[in-house]
Amino acid sequence: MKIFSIAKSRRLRSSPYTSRIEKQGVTAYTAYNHMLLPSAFGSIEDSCDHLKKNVQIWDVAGERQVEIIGNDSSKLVQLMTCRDLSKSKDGRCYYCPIIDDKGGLINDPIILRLNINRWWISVADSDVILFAKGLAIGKKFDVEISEPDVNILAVQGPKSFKLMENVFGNEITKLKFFGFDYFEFKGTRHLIAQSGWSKQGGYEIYVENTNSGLELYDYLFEAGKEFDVKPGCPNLIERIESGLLSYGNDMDNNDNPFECGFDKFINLDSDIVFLGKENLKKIKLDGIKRKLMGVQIDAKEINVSGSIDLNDENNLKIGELRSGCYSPHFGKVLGIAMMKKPFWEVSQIVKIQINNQTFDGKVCDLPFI
Ligand code: THG
Repeated sequence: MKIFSIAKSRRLRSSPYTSRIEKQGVTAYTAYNHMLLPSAFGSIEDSCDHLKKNVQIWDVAGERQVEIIGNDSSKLVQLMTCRDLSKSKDGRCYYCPIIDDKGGLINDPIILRLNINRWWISVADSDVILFAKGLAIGKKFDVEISEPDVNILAVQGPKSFKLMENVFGNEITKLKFFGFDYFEFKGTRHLIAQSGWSKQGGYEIYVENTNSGLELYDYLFEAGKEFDVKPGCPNLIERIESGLLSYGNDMDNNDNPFECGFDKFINLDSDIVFLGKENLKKIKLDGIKRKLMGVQIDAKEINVSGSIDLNDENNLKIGELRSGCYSPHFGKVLGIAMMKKPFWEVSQIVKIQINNQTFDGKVCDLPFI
């Protein structure tokens, strides 16, 4: 495979951790929210295996925060999501589809309620800040919207719990999944949530004080030696096996949240006000015509850039593969595909061309594990 490098510039922002991960052997980047996001440290198979057994530190500063402060902040946040946040609590994270007036998906962030007049929208790769500002201007809302200098460090893997307890003390073990609180490291408070873009367990440290964060970064590697800590990043294999969706890859603005399987985060029955509510009601009534599903393919490798057609026995298109990778655990290629009705049923046979060869696969539920 030909190796290209990435041209850095002000537009493609580095993170405070970039110089560290480059010393530690990052081998590939992707762009995420106009920022460098590491995508490999050597073999992703080896990294996946390590993540499932040990602990990794990830530079996920690309998961930017859109901060919304002010008297109308709750109103604005609710306007952007179809998930009912009327009973939300301070110190909790909420996975929320953000949708436009048509019901098209804009993003799938985690929303943190810092207090009733201060929210962080921890966004996937799309410009939510511009959407939020446009709405606030149009609605003449009393809010301030900014992208604060917050750079998340994720600590992921089964041994993350012990490592974080050793660094932050026993208090951190009381944190529940998707709960957050402040914990001290050498006199500086850091917002830490029990969350992360893997299903191996762990935490995310929302670093606001960069100097302390860099000291913490180095300290985590020192204290993590006994747990075989390694640098890592969101892992393509692990996230597909776990069915964690990636905005821009698996779904985008042309898809609605029902098609993406977000049903449990769509609240149409309460009297909350959000964009696209009437259209979502109509979509629900009419029923969707396609749906994101898993596919398992009897192949040894795949490289998905763009999307790849999935056909039936008669070579008619029945869906499109949007992400995929070879999973050593399954011994197959696993993929996330938008399947047309009625071909989204589990066990539906699919045909796919990879490097001019035809392979068989079948549809299955997400997550794979
Ligand atoms: N952490 C933070 N910000 C983020 C991500 C993150 N922003 C971008 C992107 N990731 C947002 N997408 C997701 C997708 C899934 C999950 C989190 C962020 C996730 N899902 C759990 C699951 O599917 O089991 C739990 C969902 C729930 O039940 O509420 O964790 O990773 N800070």
